Amino acid sequence: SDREVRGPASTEEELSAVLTSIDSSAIASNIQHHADFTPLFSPEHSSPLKAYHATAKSVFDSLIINWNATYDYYNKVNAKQAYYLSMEFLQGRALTNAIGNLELTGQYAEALKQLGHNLEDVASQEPDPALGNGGLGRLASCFLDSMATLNYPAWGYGLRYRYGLFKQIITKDGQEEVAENWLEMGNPWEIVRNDVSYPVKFYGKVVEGTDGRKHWIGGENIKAVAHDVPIPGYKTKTTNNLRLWSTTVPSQNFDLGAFNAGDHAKANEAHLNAEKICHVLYPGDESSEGKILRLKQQYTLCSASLQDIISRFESRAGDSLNWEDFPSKVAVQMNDTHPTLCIPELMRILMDIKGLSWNEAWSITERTVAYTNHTVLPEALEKWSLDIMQKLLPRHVEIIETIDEELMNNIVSKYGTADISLLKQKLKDMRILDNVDLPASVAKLFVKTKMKKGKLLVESLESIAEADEKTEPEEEENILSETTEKKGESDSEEAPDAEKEDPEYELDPFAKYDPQLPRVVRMANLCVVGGHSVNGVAEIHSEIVKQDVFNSFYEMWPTKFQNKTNGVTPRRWIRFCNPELSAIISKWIGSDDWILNTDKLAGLKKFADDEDLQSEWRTAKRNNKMKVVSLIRDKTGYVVSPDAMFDVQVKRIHEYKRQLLNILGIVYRYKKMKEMSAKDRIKSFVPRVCIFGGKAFATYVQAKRIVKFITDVAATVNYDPDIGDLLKVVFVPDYNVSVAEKLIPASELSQHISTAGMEASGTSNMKFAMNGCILIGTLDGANVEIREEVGEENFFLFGAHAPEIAGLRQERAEGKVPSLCKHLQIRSSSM
Ligand code: 4GP
Repeated sequence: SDREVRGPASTEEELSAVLTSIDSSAIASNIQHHADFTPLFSPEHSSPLKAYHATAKSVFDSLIINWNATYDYYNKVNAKQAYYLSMEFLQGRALTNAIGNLELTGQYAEALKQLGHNLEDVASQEPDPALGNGGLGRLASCFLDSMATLNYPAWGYGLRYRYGLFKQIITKDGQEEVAENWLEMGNPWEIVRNDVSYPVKFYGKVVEGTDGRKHWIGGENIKAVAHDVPIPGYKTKTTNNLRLWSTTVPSQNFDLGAFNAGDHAKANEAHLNAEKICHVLYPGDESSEGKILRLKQQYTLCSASLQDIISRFESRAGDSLNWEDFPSKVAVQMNDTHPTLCIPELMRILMDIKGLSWNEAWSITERTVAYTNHTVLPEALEKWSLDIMQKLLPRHVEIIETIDEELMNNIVSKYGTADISLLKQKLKDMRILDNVDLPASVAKLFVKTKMKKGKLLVESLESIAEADEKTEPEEEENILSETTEKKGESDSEEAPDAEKEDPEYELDPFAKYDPQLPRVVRMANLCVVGGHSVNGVAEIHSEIVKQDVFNSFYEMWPTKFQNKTNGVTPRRWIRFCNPELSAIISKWIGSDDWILNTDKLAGLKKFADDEDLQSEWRTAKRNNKMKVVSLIRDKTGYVVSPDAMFDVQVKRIHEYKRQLLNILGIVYRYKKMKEMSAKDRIKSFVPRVCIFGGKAFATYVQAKRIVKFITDVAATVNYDPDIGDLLKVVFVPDYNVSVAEKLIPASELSQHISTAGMEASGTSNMKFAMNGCILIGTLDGANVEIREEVGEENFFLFGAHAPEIAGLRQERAEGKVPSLCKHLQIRSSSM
């Protein structure tokens, strides 16, 4: 099949030996071997933790064989390779996934049994690395799994954070954050590649060399070191790579003199500065130190990854190196705006180091790079201070300024100067630099004649005035019409003398920097301009991207914009997290093909009314719920009934995701219950356990208040003897991939109730749907497409539709709240 052909066929025999012929005794002795030869994992007093490390090492052996063979194969065929650059990879635990993908779960379970252990206990020893925050990080990891499974030559690039996202602890004061030291016991899933490292520079200055090229010299130099994490595909030998960078200093930077003189802090300063780049994911960026650190993180990711990609391209090309081939061998996908610096960095390398012209470098960059947008929230579209960037990355700022200027010239040629306010609007929407003087070539279009000598005349504008004299008649007319248009707005005393005065020139404030406001680089605009493709992550979101967020760009380059609705890997999100349901599905469909092709799940339809299937399904669900009952008891102390309906909302805590609305609904339900007699209560309400989970960003005060409110409501409701099992509220602390793997298979109703138009896609909605859970949701993100797939009758529709939201907001602003309430009542009556 296609899969076989594209797999790393060269070592077929060796691989099949690893993949299929290993029986449980061989595995047991391999685990024992690792235990014997690593003192930490001594066979004596073998704890589950020690067993986990020895087991991981044993699995890793198999992965490495496939990983090497895959690498050799890609090299041999010089395949076009995709690179997914992301600040986040929310991988989840590796052990169960790896043995599942290698189809060795049964053998490993058996081997561990022989050694006196239980696979589930051993697997639960693995820390869940939180190298991501939410959806976009988990999507990145799902993509890695799927690309390996589909035999695509594709690697991930990211940073190896010492501490991932914080560990969330719930106290009586709400959420507290503590550092998550996921590397404390070492990481058996990575290979430290001391042989693969690249220099990364900050600060310094740009000089022009005698060769006519720009040279970026001086500054702070650090070293990025690769850590490789093999990514196995399912039922294939293809094992791709996730390359994570850690940061240190080049060894000559250690100040031995200072150290020996007793100034240990100074001697270590360079080390600390370099290493702190990879200390944490999303360090606080309120301070300018924090901002610099984040920008350093982003640049490190881009620079080290591109140097690595380019060196691979060069070595694969060998003697036939031709830079024009670069876009046909390399695709760089930027996961949101965090890796935007790829664009000026690729330009810099191609021009300043490889000696290409601007036009050659630009054409290659544009064809290589593409951008995925994951959010419409304006605050999440990154804007970097130009002043900070100028200090930290002076050469990149020069390049960005030129890209910006070229963009403006494109805008001027597209829109002309006939309608000057339209032109202004387009420049305002699309410019990469914001609140930065227009370059002279564009500013001249915004010069107004001023009929009276005035203070505002800026000397350096004389050249603009001269340029203006040379403008084409058509442009002159525009300038004049602008002048006439503005006359009414100007000081009326000036008007009568106007014609008698010699004209002077004044720049429209629009063209000038306003010192009251920050000068910024709009990273999303740079992504759109510098990439050949921009995608949203669900149909409705991609429409919003075109019609709203980047509308002016869409008008300019309609073909750049496309949709790629998110997906999730069915391996981790059904097959491995819900083995009981998976077995039922495979049994009824008659094969497990659906694990590779989810369309095959439709084969279950014809059995939907079969009572045996329904009863098996219910049993699986109940067994999964029993596990969650234990999890809730362990993590919160609350005892909940497995016979109640599990109603779940798990995702980052955010106002737009409306956990607040959900909990207010619960408070309302609780109040209604309290108003009733015990008999009526039991008659009127289905027993429910309302489960929440998710982290609030450490500095997001309102989100943290919501967490506190939920836990306070839980404390009131759960101890109310009138209510008993009719209603329980639970906030599961430290929501992460492993918790999701337990909660999702156990849920019966899940909440996806973001204000329509706000949630780009959502991916947990897909995971819940795949695990036989009904969704209640707004017509937002991928809910829309899920509802089309599962059928309206299997989806509780809730809330207003996206196009209505602006009107409803307006009404509310005007104090017309009742109309909103009426509206919501109508929609929610479908419940
Ligand atoms: C998330 C979006 O909020 C979510 O709707 C989407 O499913 C996910 O990306 C993957 O595309 N965004 C983020 C973020 O995680 O940090 O902006």
